[in-house]
Amino acid sequence: MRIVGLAAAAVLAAVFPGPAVSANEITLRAVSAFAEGTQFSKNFERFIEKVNRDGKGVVQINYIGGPKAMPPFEVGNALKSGVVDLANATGAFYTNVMPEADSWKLTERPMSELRKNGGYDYMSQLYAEKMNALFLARHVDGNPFHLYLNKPVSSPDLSGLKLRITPVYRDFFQALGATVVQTAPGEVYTALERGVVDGYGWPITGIFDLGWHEKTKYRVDPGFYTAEVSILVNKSAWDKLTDAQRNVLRQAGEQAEADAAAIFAEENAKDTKRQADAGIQTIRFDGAEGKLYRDKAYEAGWAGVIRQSPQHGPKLREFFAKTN
Ligand code: 173
Repeated sequence: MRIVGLAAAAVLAAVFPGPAVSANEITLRAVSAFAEGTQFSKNFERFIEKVNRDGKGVVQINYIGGPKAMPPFEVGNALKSGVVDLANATGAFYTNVMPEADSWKLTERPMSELRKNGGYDYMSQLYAEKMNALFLARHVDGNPFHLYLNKPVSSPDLSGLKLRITPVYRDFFQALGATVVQTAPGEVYTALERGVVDGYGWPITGIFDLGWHEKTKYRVDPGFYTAEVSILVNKSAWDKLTDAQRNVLRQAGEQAEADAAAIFAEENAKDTKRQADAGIQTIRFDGAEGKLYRDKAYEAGWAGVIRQSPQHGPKLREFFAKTN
């Protein structure tokens, strides 16, 4: 029997009565700002698998894909306008919609604490107001950023260097004298290959995904900040969901957020070793110089957040920072 279209649905309903199989099932559309299968999409893809497993007959996610489907810096607007229902993105990629989102990189407390101390609630309000979004879960944390270089430096003075950035690194690298150029991750390899940039900012993990290790000579230590990548839901779509549908998403989100620290403790160690094995040399600022470098990162980072959002920046600093 070959059954198609509406007739098929009627036949199936007649043949398989009982608990609603598809009548109440909703399918949400999702995109990732990072390439499919790479470091910063992986936990999101695990989340989707869990939802699609636990949510049979209730809620399903149709994963449209990564930057091939949508440019990373457009994901914020697409989520806000409801072109997609779910997005995997980092705050730096949608500062055009919500400048405050970039401040997640400056958190010095775990999400479990921020969910209790008011920090999460404060940000939630901003996501609702500015982005028509719900911040469901942060699945990347405890993952420091680093500066990667092809020219050596002997002190935290980056003058004369041209570096690839996103908003994450802009204020810090500029404060150390660098010239900066913003690109999406997909353009980094070519920029390095052509010598358009002398280096780039990126977390400790993930440089192997797009082959950048082939074009990287040095990593500067210590790292700074903590990378954030999170699952966002369009609020209008969320508001229309049933409790059962929301619970499937919530539980998968909670799992992703709870697993992040352990996953990254392991990944960080693995990629640090892999970088050394690939011949990437470490330039290490120790002692007072190292402290100055890190302090400068936070000082410049917060100054940037507060400049972009004089209204909310200082409040976010109170919630996120360990010391002011
Ligand atoms: O593209 C980036 O360097 C960036 O901003 C980022 C943020 C979080 C994780 C990975 C990269």
